[in-house]
Order: sequence, then C-alpha cells, then structure tokens
Amino acid sequence: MDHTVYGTVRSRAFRVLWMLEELALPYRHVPCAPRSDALLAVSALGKLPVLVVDGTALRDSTAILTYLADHHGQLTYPAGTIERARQDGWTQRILDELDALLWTAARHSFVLPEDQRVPAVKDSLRREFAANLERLTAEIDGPYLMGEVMTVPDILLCHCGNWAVSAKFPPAPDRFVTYADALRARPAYVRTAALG
Ligand SMILES: N[C@@H](CCC(=O)N[C@@H](CS)C(=O)NCC(=O)O)C(=O)O
Repeated sequence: MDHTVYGTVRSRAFRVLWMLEELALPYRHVPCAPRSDALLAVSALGKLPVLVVDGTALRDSTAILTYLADHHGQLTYPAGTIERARQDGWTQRILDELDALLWTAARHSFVLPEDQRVPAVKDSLRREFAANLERLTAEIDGPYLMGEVMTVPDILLCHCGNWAVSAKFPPAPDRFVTYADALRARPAYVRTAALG
C-alpha cells in the first residue's frame, strides 16, 4: 500500500508519522501547513494531518491511527473485545481531557484572528490540564498505559505531553515524565523526531 502523510512534524501529523515508523511501513512525507495548496489539493477541509492511502485521503489523527492499528493488527486490541472498549475509553479521555484543552489554548494564542482571542482563558485551561493529567497519570498501569501492550492511546498521550511542554503548560508529574521518556526512547519515536 502507498502511504503519503501531509503535515509538519510539529503538528498532530507527528502521531501518524510515529505510528508508521512503529509499523515499519514505508511512506512519503509532505511537511505542509494547514490550508496550504499542497494540503487543499487532497483535503478541502485544510486541517492536518491527512494520510493518503492508495489515493484515498483519510482525515483526523486518531481515525488514521485506529485504521493503521486495525489494518495491521498492531498497537491495538482487536475491535469488539472488552480490552478494545477500555482502550477506546482511554483514547476518548485523552482527546477530551488533554488534547481539547491544548487545542483551545492554541486557538486563543495564535489560531483565531487576534480580535477573537481571549488570552485570559489560558490560565483556566492550564489548571484543568494539570489536574486531568495528574489524575490520569495515577491510572497508568505501566510501562504502557494499559500494561505490557503499547496501544494507540500511548501515542496520543505522549504527543499531548510533548505539546504541553512546547505550550508552556505546567510541568507533568514525575511518574508521567518517566512513562513518556520510555516512549520517547523507542527507535520509531527517535526516527520520527529526527524528521523535524
Ligand atoms: N482532531 C483533528 C484535529 C485536526 C486539527 O485541528 N489540526 C490542526 C493542526 S495540528 C489544523 O490543521 N488546524 C488548522 C485549522 O483548524 O484551521 C486531528 O486529530 O487530526
């Protein structure tokens, strides 16, 4: 299968690139910006990331990771199992409790037109993020989120941890740093980070 990833390493495209590296799949990388001509040519929505698989454009980093995991039977529990229901619960929680707060902070920092930004909201977002991450960290089974098996939500969680550092959110709990550092030491992660 032919894979082309649209989006810079500094965007949520990192998640897709890391997943492809974990699966040792060959891919082409187009490190474009949101709403760039290269991106609009494959997806009128203009949001990153997009993965084009044999000519079909797939949107949304979580949907793309889930497709790749299911298709290759790796980094996931099989669909329809109780473990998979728990895994999907983690995925949705990370999106609700971490990704959404980071994205709202980004919107009020540089995404929205300046006259629509409310910078004061960021203090509240940072506090909520810190409380959510602390509660979530206490529930990490270790060494991965769900114990011995690395799954899609580990990629999402580690990426949100990275994003929080670059967004100058409060420092993560020590236990989270240990968890994320082990993921960051994986050869597939190191290869992905080197793309930037
Ligand atoms: N839930 C989507 C969010 C996609 C998204 O908002 N991507 C950002 C870059 S990381 C973007 O393209 N923003 C441009 C915009 O919102 O117009 C995903 O995970 O792929």
